[in-house]
Order: sequence, then C-alpha cells, then structure tokens
Amino acid sequence: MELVKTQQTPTITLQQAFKEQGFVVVRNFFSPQEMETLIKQIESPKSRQCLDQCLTKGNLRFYANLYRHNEYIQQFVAQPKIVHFLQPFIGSDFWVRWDQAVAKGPGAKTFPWHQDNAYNGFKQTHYQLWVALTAMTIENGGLWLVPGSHHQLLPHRQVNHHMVFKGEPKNPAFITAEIGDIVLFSSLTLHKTTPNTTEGIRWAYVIEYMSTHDYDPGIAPPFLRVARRGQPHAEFVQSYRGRNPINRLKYRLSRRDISRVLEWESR
Ligand SMILES: O=C(O)CCC(=O)C(=O)O
Repeated sequence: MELVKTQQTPTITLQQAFKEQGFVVVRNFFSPQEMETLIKQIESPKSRQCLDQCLTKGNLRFYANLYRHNEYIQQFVAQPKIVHFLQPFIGSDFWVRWDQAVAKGPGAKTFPWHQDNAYNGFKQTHYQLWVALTAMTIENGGLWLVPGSHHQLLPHRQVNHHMVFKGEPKNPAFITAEIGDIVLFSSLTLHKTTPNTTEGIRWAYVIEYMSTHDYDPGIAPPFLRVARRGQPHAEFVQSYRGRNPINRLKYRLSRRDISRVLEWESR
C-alpha cells in the first residue's frame, strides 16, 4: 500500500495532512478484484431500490443507502481494515451515516463545486471515504478537491437539486486514482466532478462515517455502528451518544443561542 500525502513534505503524518488540506489519498487500499465484486453487488437486484431519483439524471446514476439493503456491502463498510484506517482521524467510536455509489457514464455532466455540509445543513462534520471502483481521470469525470477549503461552511446557492458553491475556488487539485485507491476528505472540503467525455463508466463508492459523539438530525434509527472503544464492532443500534438533548437543541435554536450552548459546553 502506498500512502500519498498530496502537496505535503514526506515527514508529515496522514492525520496532519488531513488537518491541513482537508483530504488524503491512499493508493492500492483495495484490490481490483474487491472493486469488481463491489460493482457487481451495487448492480445486483438487491440494490435496485437504492437508485436515488433526485440526483440520478441521464447517464449519472446514484445509488444511496446500499448498506441497509445488501449484507455484502454492510460487511464491506464495517470491515476492520477500514475501521483501523479511520480511527486515527475520527476517534474510537463511529458509525455509518450514509453511503452512495455513483456511476458516471459517457456524456454525464459536471457535478458542481460544493461542500457536503451545504447539502445536509449539519452543524458538525463527517468523513467521506471515496473508493475508486474504476480509475479516475480528468476525461472520465474524476474528482477535484480544493486543499484547505474545509475550515468553514462557505456560501452556496440552490440550483435544481444541487447546492452550488457561490465563488470560484483557488488552486483546485485533480485527484488521479487507479482502481482500489481511496480518498478520505472532510464533509467541508469543496469538491466537484467534471463531465465524462470517454466511452467508459467512472464508478465511485462513497461511505460517510461520523463520530458517535456528533449528531446527524436527518437519519432515523437503526444506526450502523462500526467502531466501538477503538475496535471494529459492527452492530445496528437504536441511538448513539451524539443524539443527546444538547445536540438536538442546536437544530432548534438561533445562531446566537447556539453560540451560547457551545460556550456553555466548553466550560
Ligand atoms: O460522483 C460524482 O460524480 C459526484 C458526487 C459528489 O460529489 C457527491 O455526491 O458529493
């Protein structure tokens, strides 16, 4: 496995690189065979109900919440290899809030610049594990990221079903990837994909992990916890630590009230 700390000196750790630039890339994390099997599972009849009608358009197909309907995928997202990799970034306890596979076929258009927090409106962040199921190139609609864009929520406007960043990002980086490479980025890292001008399909599978200390107001139980007390531990649970009255209150209060709660919490 080759670790890539994009735009960093060789002495910096992956966690430091993530903190500074909002993403890291790890080469050859999975084998081509694992990726082939995963695509077959995503395309299996079990997953048909996961086709997301909102974002699926023409040759761009979105499958969401696959892990809830497919046991193989459930084991994939909870596998110890992923859990051990993520623990230094997320901490000892975390769960899967969402997953999504995207088949970007020939002619599929740009998916515009955005932060995922602009779509879901969360006050906390989560971690996107982007798995390259096929190689990513500029021509086939691969991933662009903006280093250092993950420190705050930026202004967006709604365009049809998309939330689109209002500005023009400075120094975007294209992430070249081969089959089986992974990219870990923050839900605040600005990203986009450009049109697929090739004849092949660009496949990506994104798993979104969240610390059990943080709160997602949009997902109903059961929740798939995958790490507990620093160990891989896959279990559907009815609640988690972050679903507490203080975190829930943050979604009902004004901005001023929220800063008071945060101040109170930090005492
Ligand atoms: O897979 C793609 O082309 C874009 C998906 C994306 O950026 C997202 O869902 O946040």
